[in-house]
Parts: sequence; C-alpha cells; structure tokens
Amino acid sequence: MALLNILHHPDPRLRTKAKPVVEFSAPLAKLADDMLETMYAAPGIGLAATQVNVHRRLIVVDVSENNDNPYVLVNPKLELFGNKVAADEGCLSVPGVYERVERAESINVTAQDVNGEPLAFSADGLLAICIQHECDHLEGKLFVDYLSSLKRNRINKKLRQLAVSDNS
Ligand code: GNR
Ligand code: NI
Repeated sequence: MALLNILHHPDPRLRTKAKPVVEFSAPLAKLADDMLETMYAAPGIGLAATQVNVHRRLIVVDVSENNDNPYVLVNPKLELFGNKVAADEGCLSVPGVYERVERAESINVTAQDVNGEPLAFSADGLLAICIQHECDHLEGKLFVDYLSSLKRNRINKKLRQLAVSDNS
C-alpha cells in the first residue's frame, strides 16, 4: 500500500485522455489499492487514475458513510438518463473550490473489475454524480470546465498562486 501524489489544476497532465486498460495483472491491482488508500486518506469519495498521473481508464469510488463500499471500475462506460440535477462538487485536483454543477440524475454503468470481469449496474444520487465526475477526469475534463469563464478565471488565478507558494 502506498499514498500517491495527486496532480493539481492547472497542471496540463490533468488534460490527458486516458487509454483503455488492456492488461489485468498484479500492477493494476496494486494501482487500484493505492488509489483507494489515497482517496480515503485525502479524504475523498472518488479518484481517477488521471489524477495520480496514470493515463489509463481506471476509477475508484466510495460514497458510503463508513468507507466500506468501494467500487473499482476499469474501462467504465456510462449511459446517462433522467433529469439534470445540480449539486455542489469539489475535486481533489482543485483544492478548496466547491461549485454547483449540473449532471444527469441517473446512469447505467458497464465496466470491468480489476480482474477483467464485466460488471454492470445502475446508479443515482451522489454515486451517479461521482462516477460522472471521475469519468470526466479520464477524458481530461474537470468540473471547473462547466463553470462560467469568470468563475474559472478566478479559480485558475487562485490555484496558480497556490502552486507558486508551494514551490518557494
Ligand atoms: O471527494 C470528492 N468529492 C466530490 C463531491 C461532489 C462531487 C464529486 C466529488 S469527487 C471528489 C474527489 C475527486 O476529485 N475525484 O475526482
Ligand atoms: Ni476530481
């Protein structure tokens, strides 16, 4: 087990489109374990491989109260349906920023597990929001992309200043 470093916006590596996972072997299982440990430690309710600078299609999610319901989704595909719902979102790659984002209320998910076995389920509520947020990361998309340019520019300025003070 190991904690992984999380990239922070506006790091250009967060804009990378992830490639499919094709090899289901021990290093993938280790990455999934390390991502779960990193997510719980943060603490967060989801983490995409992109955020730890691994550009493969793998996300982990756990929206349970007691951190006892982890999902590891490899090569996830989403079908969105239902109404749009607006909820406040945050992101471990955009620290300190919480803004309202509209998402589909419900999703059908197909994916593979860490062994390559197919899985399928439906979700709504926070789980559906979080899985949509994580799948966006795999496309190089961040929740701030949905905000007005005024808000986004303010966030970019604030985070660039944070990054500068980290390095000095
Ligand atoms: O921890 C997280 N909380 C959260 C809250 C509302 C909507 C999405 C999220 S995901 C976020 C962790 C993260 O950045 N995952 O990519
Ligand atoms: Ni995020």
